[in-house]
Amino acid sequence: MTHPMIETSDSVRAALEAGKPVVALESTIISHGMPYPRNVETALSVEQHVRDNGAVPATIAVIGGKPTVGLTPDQIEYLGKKGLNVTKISRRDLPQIMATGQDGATTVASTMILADRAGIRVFATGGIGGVHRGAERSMDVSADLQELAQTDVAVVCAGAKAILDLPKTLEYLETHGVPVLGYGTDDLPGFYTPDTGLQVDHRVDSPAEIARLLQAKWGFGLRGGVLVTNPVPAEFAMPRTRIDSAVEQALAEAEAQGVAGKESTPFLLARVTELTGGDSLATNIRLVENNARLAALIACEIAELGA
Ligand code: PSU
Ligand code: MN
Repeated sequence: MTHPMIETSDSVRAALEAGKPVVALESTIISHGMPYPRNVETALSVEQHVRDNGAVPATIAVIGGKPTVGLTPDQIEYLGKKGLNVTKISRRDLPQIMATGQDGATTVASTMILADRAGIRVFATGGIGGVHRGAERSMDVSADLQELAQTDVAVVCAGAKAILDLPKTLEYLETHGVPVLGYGTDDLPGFYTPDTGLQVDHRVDSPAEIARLLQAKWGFGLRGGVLVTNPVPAEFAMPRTRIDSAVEQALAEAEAQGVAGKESTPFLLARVTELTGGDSLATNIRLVENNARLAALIACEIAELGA
């Protein structure tokens, strides 16, 4: 089931062969999404949350040109320390990095591809990329959305954050047939905040309900991903006005400095962290842990269904 070009760790391989639950985790959030050393601490803690909830974590990256599913703590430390000097790889970059034997951190899009090739169906992250504000001029739409349209992996996230155009992101997902589920909520979570005033497609109230939906979708040959949005717990959320003003300022600076393309998301994330004096980073860490927990529970239900 695992593609021969994929390198798996012993624990991930054993779990996959035995049909045990496995949760994929991305690495761009480590290299480009958070500062060192909190990024490494978070990546290891997120793995532990997956284990504590009954699944095996598989942090994913490309190492020496090899698509690698199940990084060692040393490899996580290496990517975290190198930070922005690691290549951020999305779908379009994979062939080049593999062919030239380089290292790279995988985004949601490329992590989905590697998870799929390894036979992992559930993936936990913080937030996905989406349609950027001003996309009608820049045409900046994250490859994450197109990947959700075509690759059979459920992505657990805390919504898409307000650096994006959320209504357009939902429109894109609707056009491409990607179900947007709200875990215990009808309201689309806003990453740093539990709600946005926008509606998800369907509310789901248990991991078992999500597993049954996945089984129905993929069992019927409806290709593509599912977005499971999991609101940040209220005690860790940011006050909305505070986060909104930091986002507005970061967006204005990006525009003034002409930041574009793949640099855009890392620039905005780093500025929002600085402008909130690190408070948004604390929220970010808690919500990823919360998503890891839910993803593990979903993976356990899938394993139970034998789906
Ligand atoms: N959103 C976050 N944290 C992140 C990212 C997005 O809250 O770390 C990362 C993910 O790896 C995501 C990528 O796949 O940014 C999207 O980048 P782009 O917008 O360039 O597609
Ligand atoms: Mn982009």
